[in-house]
Amino acid sequence: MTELILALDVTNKKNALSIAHECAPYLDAIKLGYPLILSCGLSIVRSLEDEDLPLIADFKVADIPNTNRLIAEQVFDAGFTSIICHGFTGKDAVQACVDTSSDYGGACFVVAEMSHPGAAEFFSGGAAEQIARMAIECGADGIIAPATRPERVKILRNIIGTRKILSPGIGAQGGDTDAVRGVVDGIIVGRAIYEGEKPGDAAREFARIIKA
Ligand code: OMP
Repeated sequence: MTELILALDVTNKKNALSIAHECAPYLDAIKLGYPLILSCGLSIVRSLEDEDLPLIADFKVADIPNTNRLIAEQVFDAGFTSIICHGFTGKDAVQACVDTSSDYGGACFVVAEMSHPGAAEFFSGGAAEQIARMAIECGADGIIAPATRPERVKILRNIIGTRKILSPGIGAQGGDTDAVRGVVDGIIVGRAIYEGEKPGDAAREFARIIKA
């Protein structure tokens, strides 16, 4: 089953809570990142717990192992269920995130390749494949791979086997749900849901398509 993950990248608390509430029946998780946390504070995590959905911390953690560990501890203490970290920092740094996640009974996803056009500059020439392999060696729960490049997602799927692939880039970035449905475990959708007049209707439609 493909999951629907809302990227709640809004910067107003009332909006965030109302969008989350409207979309919640159709979602499998909500992803919170810098835009929301920096504008509304970490306490919004507790407010969103009322929706009873897994909450993914998208801080794309990318530091030395000790700092990664300290960040991950704060993330799980705040009430998140998963964390996203970068993979280009190397095995020891990723391992710190994976180990801390596992200490808390949480999950860790490693960015293998990003979805924007500029990602082609450095996530190329086999780098993404190397990151995906390393993520598996570290025991990560899965990777982030770009719905904007479905052919790349298929290559990364062959590397990571049954671990999860969460895939952003659908809608506003030009990616198409049909191109990755069945290959990924979850799609991450932001603007195509929360910028609509009725986010709940948009979420319901995405859920209908991916669960058909
Ligand atoms: P929309 O483009 O509005 O659907 O949002 C996509 C969401 O996925 C945003 O929260 C991005 O920060 C995130 N994202 C990407 O778009 N591309 C990536 O390569 C990785 C992520 C991510 O890690 O979630």
